[in-house]
Amino acid sequence: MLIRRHGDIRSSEITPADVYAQRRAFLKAAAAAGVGAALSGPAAALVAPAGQRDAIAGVVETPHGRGLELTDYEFVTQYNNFYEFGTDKADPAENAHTLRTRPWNVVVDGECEAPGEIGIEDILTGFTQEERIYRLRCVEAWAMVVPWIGFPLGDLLRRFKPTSRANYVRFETLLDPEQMPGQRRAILDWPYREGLRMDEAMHPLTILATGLYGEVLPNQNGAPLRLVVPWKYGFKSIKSIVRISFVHGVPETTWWRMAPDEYGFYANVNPSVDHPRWSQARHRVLGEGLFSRKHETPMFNGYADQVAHLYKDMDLRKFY
Ligand SMILES: Nc1nc2c(c(=O)[nH]1)N[C@H]1C(S)=C(S)[C@@H](COP(=O)(O)O)O[C@H]1N2
Ligand SMILES: [Mo]
Repeated sequence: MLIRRHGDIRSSEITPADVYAQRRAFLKAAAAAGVGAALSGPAAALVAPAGQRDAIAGVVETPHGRGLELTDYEFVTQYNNFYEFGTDKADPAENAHTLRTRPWNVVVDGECEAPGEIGIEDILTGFTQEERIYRLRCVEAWAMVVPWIGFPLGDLLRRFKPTSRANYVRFETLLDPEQMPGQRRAILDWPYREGLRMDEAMHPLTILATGLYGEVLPNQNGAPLRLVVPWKYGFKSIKSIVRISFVHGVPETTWWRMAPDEYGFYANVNPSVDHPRWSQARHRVLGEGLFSRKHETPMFNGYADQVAHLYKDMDLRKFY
């Protein structure tokens, strides 16, 4: 199953010039997409990450999300939900350094012909890494726009040959209270678990992210591998994945199990179905300030033209 490749580039082989060239290419693409004005003002700093992390080699630029204004790197990496490292938004950035992301293997099992295990290096070199700018919207009403690096989840899933019995996919985060201090307390039913229906998992917008802002994921954002499903609430985007299982029937997921009235399995961004404790119709954009104008939430977070057909005969009040 594991195909070793030679293109495994060590961080020491990537010069600052490469990183710089990558940034320039990014800026040029953004300018071409008509967001030059947004990038040349104070926002120019937003596309320059801290530059402290390993760059991901050979990233392919895609048109996804060009034209959206990016959320400041500081917000993306310092305002997080990752309960394994604390429940405050500032906790993960402070605490996630205890997570060891190498070596890292992902087990893929369940209803498939070729179950196996794949290492993060094979994931980084064996799949075309693309940059895609996606919105991610958290259930508590903030949204951010991130230049994710990753590849379609379906590309990985197909290699393990799911059988016709597999109609859902289940994901699990690492369980290790040594590395993840939040797991020493029973705040959630660890390990964190999420799931997608097979067609959602295979949808080309669904990616496994390996990086953001040109570099490997910071630990607090779910290193070394996390899900990003741009038309669903942020909690579906499970971090630091170690296991992916093909299953028959809806898998139990962490938040659904904790509070089934508040968090459905689907968790599609839907302005017309309220969360029991707050409206979902409008949201704030992270970085615009606590007293900023609220934005109307678009159906499926703005991806309706690409995903609405997946749910066409479903009652979305019932399947929230
Ligand atoms: N393992 C794990 N994954 C997780 C979470 C978590 O607590 N643990 N929080 C989720 C929630 S609620 C959100 S909004 C997003 C936040 O991703 P970000 O910190 O990269 O913005 O991660 C999701 N993935
Ligand atoms: Mo969230």
